[in-house]
Amino acid sequence: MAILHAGIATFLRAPYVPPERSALREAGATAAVIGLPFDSTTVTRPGASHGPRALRDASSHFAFGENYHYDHGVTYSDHVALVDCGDIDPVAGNAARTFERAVVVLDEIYAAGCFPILLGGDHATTIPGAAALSRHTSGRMGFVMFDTHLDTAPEIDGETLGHCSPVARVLELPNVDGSNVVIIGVHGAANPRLEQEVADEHGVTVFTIRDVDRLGIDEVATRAIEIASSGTETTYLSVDIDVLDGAFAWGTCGPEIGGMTGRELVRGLEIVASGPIGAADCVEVSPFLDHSGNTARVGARVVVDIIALRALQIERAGAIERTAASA
Ligand SMILES: [Mn+2]
Repeated sequence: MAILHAGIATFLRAPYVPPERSALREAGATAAVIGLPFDSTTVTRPGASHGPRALRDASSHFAFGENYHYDHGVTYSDHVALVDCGDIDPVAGNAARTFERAVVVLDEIYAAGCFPILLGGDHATTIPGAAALSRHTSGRMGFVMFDTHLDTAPEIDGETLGHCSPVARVLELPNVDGSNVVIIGVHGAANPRLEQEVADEHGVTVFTIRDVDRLGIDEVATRAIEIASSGTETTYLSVDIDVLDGAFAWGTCGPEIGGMTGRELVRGLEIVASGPIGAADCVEVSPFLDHSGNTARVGARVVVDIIALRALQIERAGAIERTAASA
């Protein structure tokens, strides 16, 4: 189709399949995009509940038919059968019931053997996302997050399921140890001292934006995935779009200047998402805070790259198997 944005928007024009194990199996799906249009836990500028629709719309730019990713040299549809499962049905104003529903839906996606990619939603999206992967992991689980913020708040006014707290909840999962938790890109004037103390207490590795400047993104990302995958069976990857400098992505709750460049995020993802990732999310795209549509475009690209890097991993594993078989 010559006009990329024609038709009803699913992510990358993937077929819509309901998030039910039988339907997913019948469709032969191996990866599933699922939206969580929920931002009720946002402490300031809202709108991320409109993220999933905006990300789907923006993804059409990359759906030009052959599903080839130039940077990674892979035709992702050769290795990943992507479907769009639509959205988890949130309960307005109730994070606990919304996340219970999210875990039920994600259980179906895992039962069908699919790799889930969550479209947020505010960063509380990661709470059910990581909990669901944890349930489906028999060994230990690692966690890598790209974020301007630490997101380790134990609670906000007594509420524990908020978008300042995803890492605090991840650290409580029975098979997660702080020594396998890594945050990349932290900086700015909106990180409470308490949140750094919580990270330190749990032995979380924090690579600040100054570490990225000093070491380079290749070194930071390589160390991050090594730390997260050391002794773990799989790793959850969370990308808060606010890790980027506000110049790249202003349409988010808490943008700041002094953040990552687009090129650094692309390269960081290339390294981290080439590791043993079991699930991923892209959160905090708030389209109404950016009338240009740029932030949704950037978020869609993050998700496309995660899909392409998964395809590349499968392609490489197949090549290794073939080499071994012929030896
Ligand atoms: Mn965040």
